[in-house]
Amino acid sequence: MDITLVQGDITEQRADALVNAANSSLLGGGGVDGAIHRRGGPEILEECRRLRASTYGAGLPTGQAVATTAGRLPARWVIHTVGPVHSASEDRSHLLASCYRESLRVADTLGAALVAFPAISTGVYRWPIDDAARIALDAVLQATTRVAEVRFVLFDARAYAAFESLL
Ligand code: AR6
Repeated sequence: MDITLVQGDITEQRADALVNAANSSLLGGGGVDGAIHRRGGPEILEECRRLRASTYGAGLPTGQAVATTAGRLPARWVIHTVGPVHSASEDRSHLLASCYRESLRVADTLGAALVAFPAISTGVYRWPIDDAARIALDAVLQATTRVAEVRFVLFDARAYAAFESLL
C-alpha cells in the first residue's frame, strides 16, 4: 500500500472514497463534516437519514464506519466514521485506530483503491495532532486491506508536518 500526504481540502480530492470525520448522528456538523455536506450536496444527507432510519437509530457508534454516495464530490463514495473525543483521563486510542481500520474495511467492501482520510478527531474532538498522526499511521500500516493508496489530506501546515515527520 502507498501512503501519501497532501496539504489541503479533502473535498477537492479525486479519490474513490473520501472519509468523513462525522458524529454519531450522521446528520452533519462543522469541520470536515460541514465541508463534505456543503460541497457534496443534499444527496449525502438524504442517504445518511435513510441509514439512521434503517440501521443506526441510536447513532453510528464511535470507531465504526459506513458508506454513502459522494453526491457532487469528485469521488464515488463518502465513508463516514465517528472519532472519539479526546480525553486526558481515559485512553481512547483504540477507538481512533478503529476509525481507520473500519473505514478501510468498508472501502474493501466497495472495491475502493484510493481512499483519502482527514486527521480524524483532531479538530472539534481536540486530539493532539502528533499523537493522532502516530495512531493513524500505525493503524493504516497494520491494516489488512486491498486499498492501494491511502492519502492523508491535512488541512494545515502543522498537521502536515506531524504526519510527515513520522512517515
Ligand atoms: N479538509 C481536510 N481537513 C479538514 C477540513 C477539510 N475541508 N476541514 C477541517 N479539517 P474536525 P473531529 C481538519 O473538527 O475533530 C464535526 O462537527 C481539521 O483541521 O472536522 O473528528 C463533526 O460533525 C482537523 O485537523 O473533526 C463532529 O461533531 C481535522 O480535519 C466533530 O466535528 C478534523 O477536524 C468531529 O470532530
